[in-house]
Amino acid sequence: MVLDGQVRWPEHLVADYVAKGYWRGVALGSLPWRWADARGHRTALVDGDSRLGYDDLARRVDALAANLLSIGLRPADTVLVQLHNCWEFVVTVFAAARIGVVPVLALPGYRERELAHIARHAAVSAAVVPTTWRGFDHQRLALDVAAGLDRPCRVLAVGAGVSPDATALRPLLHVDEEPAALRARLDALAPPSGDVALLLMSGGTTGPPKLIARTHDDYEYNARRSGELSGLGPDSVYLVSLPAGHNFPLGSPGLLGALLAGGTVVMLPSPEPEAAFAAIARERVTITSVVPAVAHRWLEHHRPDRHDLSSLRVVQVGGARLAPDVARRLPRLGCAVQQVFGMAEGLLNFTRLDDPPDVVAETQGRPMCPDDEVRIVDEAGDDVPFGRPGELLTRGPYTPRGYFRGGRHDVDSFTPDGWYRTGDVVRWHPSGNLVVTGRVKDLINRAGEKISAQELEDVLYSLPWVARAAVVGVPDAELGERVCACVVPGPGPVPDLAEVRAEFAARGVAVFKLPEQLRVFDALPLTDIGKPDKKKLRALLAANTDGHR
Ligand code: J2J
Repeated sequence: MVLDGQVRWPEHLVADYVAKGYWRGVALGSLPWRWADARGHRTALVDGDSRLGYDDLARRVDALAANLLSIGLRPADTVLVQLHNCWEFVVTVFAAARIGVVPVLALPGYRERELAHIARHAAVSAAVVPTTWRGFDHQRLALDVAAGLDRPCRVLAVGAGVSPDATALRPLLHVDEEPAALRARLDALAPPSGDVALLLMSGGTTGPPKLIARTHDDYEYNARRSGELSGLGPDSVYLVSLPAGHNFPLGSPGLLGALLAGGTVVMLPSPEPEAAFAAIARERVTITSVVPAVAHRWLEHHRPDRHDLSSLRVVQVGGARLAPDVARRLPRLGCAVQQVFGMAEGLLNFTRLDDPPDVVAETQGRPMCPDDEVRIVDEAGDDVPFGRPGELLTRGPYTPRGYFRGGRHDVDSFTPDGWYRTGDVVRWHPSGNLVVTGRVKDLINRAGEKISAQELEDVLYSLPWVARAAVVGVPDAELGERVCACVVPGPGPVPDLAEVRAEFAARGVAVFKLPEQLRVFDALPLTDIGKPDKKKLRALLAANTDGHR
């Protein structure tokens, strides 16, 4: 069985990528045993007091894979995974991949609106969630989402208080079958490496998140090559504190890259400075990845006399623009800085560990693969001269040529000859690295979380008191940008910000997307064709000439 909806690379490139050693024909689910055979009890994963050796990881992956089969999952089925950072996340992803079941990696902050959309779009047969997490009942939400699907969908829950309508995940981590026999049985089910291994979330520009199908071949390369560029090796200890289902901490190099290199992965539920510093000191963490907002907070909280960060060698920063000034101060933590300009759609750019300090501070790196193709184009689609800004287009061995079941979105986001339109405005720096200078896509980048303006505008238009609406990002010293809802009200009373946030939450919108500013206008500035003119709107907001609530 093959999951339909994947856009494959042209045949001649498949052969080329294999010949060049980018694609190695390895299915992700077969990796845990390969590693275990070579590394035995060495620690693969640390999550609080739980420590899993590589052999332990392989056995648990097999047990869960066998049990996923026995509860009825089949190759090419899809499974929604919305877990916080915990070892069960890693076991679940590999167990699914082991039998060709495709995990759909949702962010923990997603709520009904996003989850229901994803679950429907990927036609999931199961969902793996915590029972509750940070005071939110994920199990209830998953059961509701499952009930709304037009196909059976089983909810597997991690944690205390599993509902009678759900299945506890923990007991599924054990089997009676003899390990070698089970291993052989599951090996026979290994999917072809060109098949879809994972579905990642796109930041998205129009409406709810789109899904990106990443293959075993392309994603293994993604993580392996990223690991080379960030200096990973068997003595690396990689801390995951961003949501593990995000492409950055998952595969750039992320936890997958750290495991490929034979290192140890430490799972932490959040990048809160005190807890992160304690974990770095306790586990002797050597490398981690953060978004600029977290880098900033770490710098503010760091006290050399209180926090022992001496093990830290590399801090990767990406997901949003890093101010050069913060980049210059980060080495105070005692580590090298690596800027990463990446995207779940593929292309990854890294500053190299031996780039001069100014290049590391001022650029967002360069493509990781010699066969990454990059064009910088103007509005007409023509290449701009070197050094001029334009939209970044890309193709390459780990950049799929269309979204998963992308339909009309592919027409907007990909050229007919397969270039992904990133929506990012960049220019070449004299060093040969890229500098991100802006974007043409209509989204808000709030501390690295991408929020589609259109998705929130759709919600605003569903509110009875709203006549016209536009959502823009407003600059914010802490988070980079925050969501500002600009509204022309219809007749009747206008709610305040807290009430608007409650209205959004009631419509199942993720917490991180809720508007943080509400501005009321008599009329919105419009473009020639009558759409809200967001450039003018941002200027008005900056000049603060409207009603602020
Ligand atoms: C400016 N903007 C950036 C950067 C991403 C590694 C790192 C990040 C992501 C990621 C990722 C940026 N400076 N350094 O998947 O593997 C913005 C761009 C880009 C979008 C992609 C990875 N790094 N961005 O952030 O899919 O606008 O991936 O197109 O979430 O984030 O978002 P996302």
